[in-house]
Parts: sequence; C-alpha cells; structure tokens
Amino acid sequence: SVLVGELQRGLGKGELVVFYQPKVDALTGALIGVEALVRWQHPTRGLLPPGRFLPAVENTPLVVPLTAHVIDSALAAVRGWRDRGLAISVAINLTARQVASEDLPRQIEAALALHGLPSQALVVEVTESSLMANPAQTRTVLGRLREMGVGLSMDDFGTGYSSFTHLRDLPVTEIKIDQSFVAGTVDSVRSAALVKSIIDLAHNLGLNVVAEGVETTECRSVLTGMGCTMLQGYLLARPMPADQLEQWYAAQL
Ligand code: G
Ligand code: G
Ligand code: NA
Repeated sequence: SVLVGELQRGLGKGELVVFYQPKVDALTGALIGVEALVRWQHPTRGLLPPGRFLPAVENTPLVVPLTAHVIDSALAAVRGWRDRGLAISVAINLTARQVASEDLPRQIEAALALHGLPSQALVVEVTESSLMANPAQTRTVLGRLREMGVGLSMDDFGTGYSSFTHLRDLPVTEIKIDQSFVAGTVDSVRSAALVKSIIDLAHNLGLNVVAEGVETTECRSVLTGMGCTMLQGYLLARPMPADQLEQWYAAQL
C-alpha cells in the first residue's frame, strides 16, 4: 500500500521516533521504568500515533525493521539513563506476529549485548489478543525470553480471551490493568471490585501490577489503597521524548 511504502521511506529517514512514558512506584512515586511508544514524525502530517500506521504494517515484512528500530532506540535510551545513574528498565510493545517470531529471542539477545545491558533492563509487553494467533510458538518464544531474564508484562489485562489461561501457561512477571477498568475505579463499585480482584490476583501470583491510564489524584489514591504496586498515566507523566525524561525526573525530586 501507499502507507507501507511511505513508512519504509520514513523509517530510512529517521522519522520513526520513540517516546517514553514513566511507570512509577505507587507508594513512593519512584521511577521504576518506562514504556517505549513509537510515533511517526511525518514531514507534512505531524506527529502520528501508532494507531494511525501500525495496523497497516503489522502483517507486512516492514514490521521487522520497525521493531528492530524501536528495540535499538529503547535500549540506547536506557543505556544512556543508566550511565547517568538512573537504574530503570524499558518496556517494548510487540505485535502478535513479532511474539510468534522464532528469531525474536536471538534478536533481543544481540541488541542487549550491543548496548551492554543486562536482560533485566528489558520488559516485553504483550496484549492478550496478540497471544491468540499462534499460541504454541508464542509460548516457546516468551519462555525463551523469560529464561534469558527479560520481564514479561501482560498488557490490557482482562480485556482479551482466556486471561487466566495465559497466567497459567506463560511465565508472566507483570500484569497491566487496562485503562478501561482503571478509569471506572472512582465511581463504579463494580469496576473497583474488579480492579481490586486483579490486584489481589497479581499479589497471589507474586507478580507486579501496573494500573495504566491513571488520570486523577482520586484514582491514584484508590489504587494505592488497593495495593497496586505501580502506576502509569497522564497524572504522572505523558509519553515524552528520551531527552525530556531526566528533566521530568529532576522536577519530581
Ligand atoms: O502511543 P500510544 O499511546 O498512542 O499507543 C497506542 C497503542 O500502540 C498502544 O496500545 C501501544 O501498545 C501500541 N504501540 C506503541 N508503540 C508500539 C510499538 O513500538 N510496537 C507495537 N507493536 N505497538 C506499539
Ligand atoms: O495499550 P497500551 O498500554 O500500550 O497503551 C498505551 C496508550 O495509552 C498510549 O496510547 C498512551 O499514550 C495512552 N495513555 C497513557 N496514559 C494515559 C492516560 O492517563 N489516559 C489516557 N486516556 N491514555 C493514556
Ligand atoms: Na503497552
């Protein structure tokens, strides 16, 4: 398609940029890690969010160099932050096709080595729906990544199919509570009960639990009171370019 050709050109010209959104400790506010979120700095159409171009490429071969670019950018950023004393991790998002790629663990291992980073510096976020396409192969790939020491986060938890089956069968280290549940915690007793149950479930399994889409102080205090370990959302910080993170961090102290 036109879009794929244009994206290929943009990738070559360095127009695909990665923004980073903080994940903070719910109790102390400490910065624990960031999530890498790709954007396209388009020459005429402005900054495009991933929803505007990822769907068109995720089932084309172009997704391979695009992912490699996101991984390389994210690891280079974390390398820089760590060199300057910020001991944080970075999470990358992967599409269904990517998590079923047998080559992914080797690719990630090489990228970590290139940047001189321990595998603990990286978290892979996968959505429940991305696990449906090729379950057996996906299990193998994610198992291998986990053996290497890479963190494994279940994104948009509760919105897909077989959430419990995934928790049983995959070596998950973190659950991310979907924004749609989080937004309701303040004024819906049902949403609050669901969120509390997800938090308890995570604790019972010894997993980190991140609430995404935290936009208000009320929401933050409800989640913290429920024992949520990590928060992410516009209340804490919007996704930002790598070079703004340290400034944001300094302003929190
Ligand atoms: O960046 P934004 O906040 O608009 O993200 C929208 C969606 O795009 C999110 O669900 C996120 O998981 C996804 N996304 C962002 N960056 C990447 C990426 O580099 N790879 C993949 N596969 N998905 C991404
Ligand atoms: O599905 P995933 O968790 O990867 O989605 C991240 C998406 O959510 C990105 O589009 C990001 O910009 C967006 N996002 C992050 N924090 C907030 C928030 O507090 N409110 C809203 N509405 N969107 C958010
Ligand atoms: Na995500």
